[in-house]
Amino acid sequence: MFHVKHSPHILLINPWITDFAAYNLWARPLGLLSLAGLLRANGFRITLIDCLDFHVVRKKYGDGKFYKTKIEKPDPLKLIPRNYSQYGIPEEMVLKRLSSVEEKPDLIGITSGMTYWYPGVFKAIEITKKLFHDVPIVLGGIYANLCFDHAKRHSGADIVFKSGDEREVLKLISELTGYQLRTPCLSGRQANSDLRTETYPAFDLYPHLDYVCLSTSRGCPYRCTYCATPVLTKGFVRRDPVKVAEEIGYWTTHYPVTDIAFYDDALLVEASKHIIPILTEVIQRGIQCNFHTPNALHIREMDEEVAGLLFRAGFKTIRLGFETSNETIQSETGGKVDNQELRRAVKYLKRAGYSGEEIGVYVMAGLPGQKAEEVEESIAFVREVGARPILVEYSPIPHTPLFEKAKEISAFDLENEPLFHNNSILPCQWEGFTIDDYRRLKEELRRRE
Ligand code: B12
Ligand code: SF4
Repeated sequence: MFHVKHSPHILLINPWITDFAAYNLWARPLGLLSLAGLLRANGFRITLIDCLDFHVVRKKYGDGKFYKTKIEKPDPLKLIPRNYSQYGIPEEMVLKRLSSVEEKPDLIGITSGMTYWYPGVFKAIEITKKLFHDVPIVLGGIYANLCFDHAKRHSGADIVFKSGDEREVLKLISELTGYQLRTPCLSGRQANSDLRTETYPAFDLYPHLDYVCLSTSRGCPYRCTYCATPVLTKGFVRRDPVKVAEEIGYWTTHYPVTDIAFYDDALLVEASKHIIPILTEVIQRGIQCNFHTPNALHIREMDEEVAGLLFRAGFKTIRLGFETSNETIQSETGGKVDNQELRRAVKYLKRAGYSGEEIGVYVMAGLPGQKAEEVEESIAFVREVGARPILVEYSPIPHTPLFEKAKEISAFDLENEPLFHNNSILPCQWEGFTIDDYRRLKEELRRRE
């Protein structure tokens, strides 16, 4: 521990993405920005460097292409016959920004996203270490949580932080800087409240803000075997619907924000207590904004009222988490949906005003032991109910129940090398579902669009 007398300066970094492909679906480092907001409210001074804040092509709703720089593939991926890139601000520009940080930080906090994006995280650690060699670096985020041991061994960060709880982070940073928190938010009544409702994520640190992302809840009551949410978040907590509507109003009134993406894992669950009051407030307040749900909605919860409110409130990108039409797999993987529920949800959404093309339904490809025919059948089923199938490749995630099966089946060393969790390489491909099968299905989908 070291001691800082007044108002410590914290440098927060969102590293580059390193991948075969990446598309900006309203990506913002929500966890890091929430921490920035909380730290600021506690008197810390914050500098943010978001290596991804560099759009090349911006589409109508704010999503778009990242700038990319082709880079050498990491050794474990050498045999994959595809280009590999670093997405985001060119490295020289990031170095320039880092060198022009006016005051040496007292602590550096770096976040991490997908487990297989760690090379960008390591690079961010390496260059900040060179510039600020005696400043402690704390690494947090999804990779740090899911691949804690790997991150501790290889990342070069001084501290790898595992918990997903903001109170723990505040406590850690307060201890590391010797700086007393202003709000006694680590004990008493506040310890049970949701800190994210008291301060907003620090989106205002961006020079140009036309979209933000929002989380109205944390966790999910389901337990799907392929999903990391139950691992990352214990329990299921929701924010007060009126406060959520206030936050939406805040961003759309004080900033030129026209688009908001929901990052919730379970936005529609118990709709009458949550999404219905949120949307009713949004409509009553006359908030004009386009909303997007890239992280998928629960099909089971979609009824006539919810569908109607989504449409009236301005939800433009509707994505439904279906994954498969195979009923055995549906129930084996957690039973979050069945085929009749999809049929019904699409009917309600169409009645509300959406066209079939606007209703995107995620179909999972490459689950351990899954056959190509099963994916084809699922795609056909989504078409038959009148919606648009969107193929998503399975990413095996440590600590999830399905990871064990994935490890048995995969030809890649999933246990020791997070780069192999990359959905793009189809980690669980086998003779029943090959890369060629996948390409054929993808091509068929593309031809019909
Ligand atoms: C939003 C989201 C997306 C967005 C993009 C998000 C982004 N910014 O890049 C979209 C929709 C595009 C997306 C896509 C995909 N995603 Co996604 N996504 C999420 C989701 C729902 C939320 C992430 C988030 O912002 N969480 C909210 C914040 C609050 O949490 P947090 O960042 O972890 O921060 C907390 C702590 O970690 C900590 N912390 C964070 N940073 C720091 C820094 C410091 C210094 C400290 C001390 C602490 C700290 O503090 C915060 C406290 O609350 C997560 C699930 C989840 N619940 O986290 C999945 C998740 C990350 N996605 C996942 C998957 C599988 C995918 C896809 C592969 C799906 C697919 N098959 O297509 C694609 C991949 C895209 C690609 N190009 O490769 C997996 C992870 C896979 C992996 N191997 O890592 C997750 C965990 C989903 C799951 N339920 O299993 N995703
Ligand atoms: S319903 Fe969605 S968020 Fe919840 S456990 Fe299943 S896949 Fe994860």
